[in-house]
Order: sequence, then C-alpha cells, then structure tokens
Amino acid sequence: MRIDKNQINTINNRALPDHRESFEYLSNKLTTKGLEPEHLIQKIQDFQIAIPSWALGTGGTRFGRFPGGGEPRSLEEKIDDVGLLHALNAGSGAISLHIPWDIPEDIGAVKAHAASHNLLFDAVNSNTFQDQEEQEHSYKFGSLCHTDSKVRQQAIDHNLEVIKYGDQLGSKALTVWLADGSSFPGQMNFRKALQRTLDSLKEIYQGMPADWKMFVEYKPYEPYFYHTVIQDWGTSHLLASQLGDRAFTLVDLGHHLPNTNIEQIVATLMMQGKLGGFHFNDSKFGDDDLTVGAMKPYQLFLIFNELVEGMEDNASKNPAPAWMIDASHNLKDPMEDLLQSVEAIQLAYAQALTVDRNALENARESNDAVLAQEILQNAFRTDLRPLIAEARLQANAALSPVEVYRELSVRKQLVKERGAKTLATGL
Ligand SMILES: [Mn+2]
Repeated sequence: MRIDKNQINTINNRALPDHRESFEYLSNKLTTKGLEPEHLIQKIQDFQIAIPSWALGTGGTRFGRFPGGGEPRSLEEKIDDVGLLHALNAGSGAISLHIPWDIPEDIGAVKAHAASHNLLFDAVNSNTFQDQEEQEHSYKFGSLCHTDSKVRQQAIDHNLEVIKYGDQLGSKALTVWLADGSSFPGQMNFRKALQRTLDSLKEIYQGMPADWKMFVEYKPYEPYFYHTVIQDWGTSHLLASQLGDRAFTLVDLGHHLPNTNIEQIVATLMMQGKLGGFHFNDSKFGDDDLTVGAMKPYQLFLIFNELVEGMEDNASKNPAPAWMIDASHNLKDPMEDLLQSVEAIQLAYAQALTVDRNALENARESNDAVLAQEILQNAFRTDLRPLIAEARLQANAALSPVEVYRELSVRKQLVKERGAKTLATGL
C-alpha cells in the first residue's frame, strides 16, 4: 500500500484554516524572540529519524505477544511500512536493519525499493543474543566475550557478514549491542570477559570499510541480571577509545538505571567527540520500550538541549549522531506508536533549538538557578506543535499524521493485503 499525496492534501485542506491561525500566532511569538521560523522549519525537515525494521510488528514481552494483524511479512513490506510513515511525517527517511531478521536477498531490488520511498539505510544491527537455526555454536553463555574462541569467532564472523550486507545497501555504520553477561556472582571473570570483548570488537572494527563507524551500545542489566559486560557509557567509551577514531558510544534511552542523568552523559560524550548514535524510546522502570515522550518529555527536552548545544558548539568535532528509534511494544498499532515517537523527538529537538543559549549561559555564569530554570522551562512549555505541523505541510506530508493514518484506514488496508495473522520477525 502507498499513500497518494492527494489523499493527504484533501485531509490537510480541512484542517488548514485552523493550522494557519495557530502557526501565525506561534510564528509571531518566535520572531519577537529573535528566532526565524523558516530556519527552524528547515532544521526540523533535515532531522531524519531512522525506523528500526523490528519496530513494525507488535512487540512482545517474555510472557506473550499479541500480533495486531497486517504485520509486514518480508523486508520489502517493512520498507513499505517505513515508506508509509515517511509519506505521513516526512521525518522517517531511513530504515535500520537487523540481521539476520532482515537478510536482503536481492540487494539491487531492495535498494531500488527503498529509493522508491525516498528511504536510506541507516546503521545495521547484528544479533548475537539469540541462537539461530543451523548455527553451530550457542550464545547461551555469551558471544564476543565467550570463553570458547570458536564461539567468539562465530560471533565475529556474523558481525563481518552484517557489515557486508550493510555496505552493499549503502549503510555506513554497525551498531553492536551485546547481551553478554552473567546472572550469578562468580559465574564470569569480569576482566577476562571485557578483554575478550575488546579483542573481538577489534577484529570487527578492522573488518569495517574505511568510511564506516562502529557504535557500541551499553546496558546495565537484562537479559542477564548480575552483570553485563558493557554495563554503562563509561565501559562503552573505554572500548570505543581503544578501538579507534571510528568507534563511538551509542546511547539508548532505556539502557540506564532509574534516575540516571542521561543529559549529562550526552554532554560528556559530545565533549569527547564520542557520541555516535542514539536509540530513542521512553520508560518508567527499565528498558520498557515505550513510545518516545510518553513518560518523561521534560527529560527528553533536557537531553536535546545538550545535543543541540553539543552540535552548535562542536569543538570536539563530534560527528552528526545517528538518530534511531529503538522501541516496540505490545499494546499500540506499531505504526501509530512510531508516528507519535517521531513527533515527540521533533518537538523536543525544536524546543531545544529555541533555547536562548546566551541568556542561559549568562544565568549559569552568574549562578542564577532561578533564571536558568525560567529559560529552559519557557522553551519547554512553548507549544511548538504548529511549527512541526508546518514543517510537514511544506514537505507535502500530513498536518496530523495519526489522524490521516486513521482516516485512510491504513491498518485495515494492510490487514486486507497481508492477512490478519501475519507475524513480523523481531522480538
Ligand atoms: Mn537499543
């Protein structure tokens, strides 16, 4: 299924008078503050967020999975779904593939298919946290950290294979997330496990094309519950630093212990030029994979405040981070969930762009905590939704993506095309 731009226009037109009024009001407010609405719109349009191929099916928990019907049955259909999202919001112009769930069979055809939706291939993701059929060695007790060199070699070879697929598709980065860890004190030698992981990563790093980057993701617990080999940003940074200039830390918002100051982590990594990528999601307790902005929109804004500051004052030459959503949940239609997530990200980004940085810096230098809070919360509490809608409108996308998605009965159409009992590969 493809959405015709005329269908979007027809629905947009109905809401246009109301939108014009809201946008004009906001536009005047922003101009008075010395901001240029058109400049902000350009920045929002340039900010593209990659959709992971595993988020298009209904996710599950370890207790169950409740598929919603019409899920993509193949890589082509996953690309179609991201194409639908991009047609609606003009902000999801890339797809992030997970191997081996999405092995491209005909590279040329897959590339052409993505191009027909104006989609690029973002970072590719390896998987050594599951055993696949026909796999010789098990990852039950780890992959890149395993005590047995044959298991480590199998995991290294898998990553090199993922790079090969990604290279053919035009990806420029590999994201490595390891489940490696232990569930019982004494089970694993911390030092040996970390050393073996570093040695394995070095082999993968050396196998990357010269223009590729490696993103090393961290996570404090789960699936193992006593320790994980790459538990935090510091461990990831240590590995990335020893690997080389093209290795970076990847921050996944859900991979922190409760109340961790993620915005500070972002600031520190950018100061070191070592922030490679971002996985967006939201959480109440742990790696909950909830819709971005559903729980803690102010935290998301504070994170973007650091990201924008880091990008505008880039003395460390941190490369432009790769932006990806990493979420999939049980309850919502995954497409609607992703539309909401992209909007929340764009909104937090736009809000951060409107922060008066000079005034904030002056408040900080004079230790005026009250004024600093006023400046940040003033930006956070200004409703920029008409600005995001205008950015979409100017890009021929939907003023209100979820509304259009529902009005066009996209899910119903997908169920009709694909069936009610399809199951997308993924978690
Ligand atoms: Mn992640």
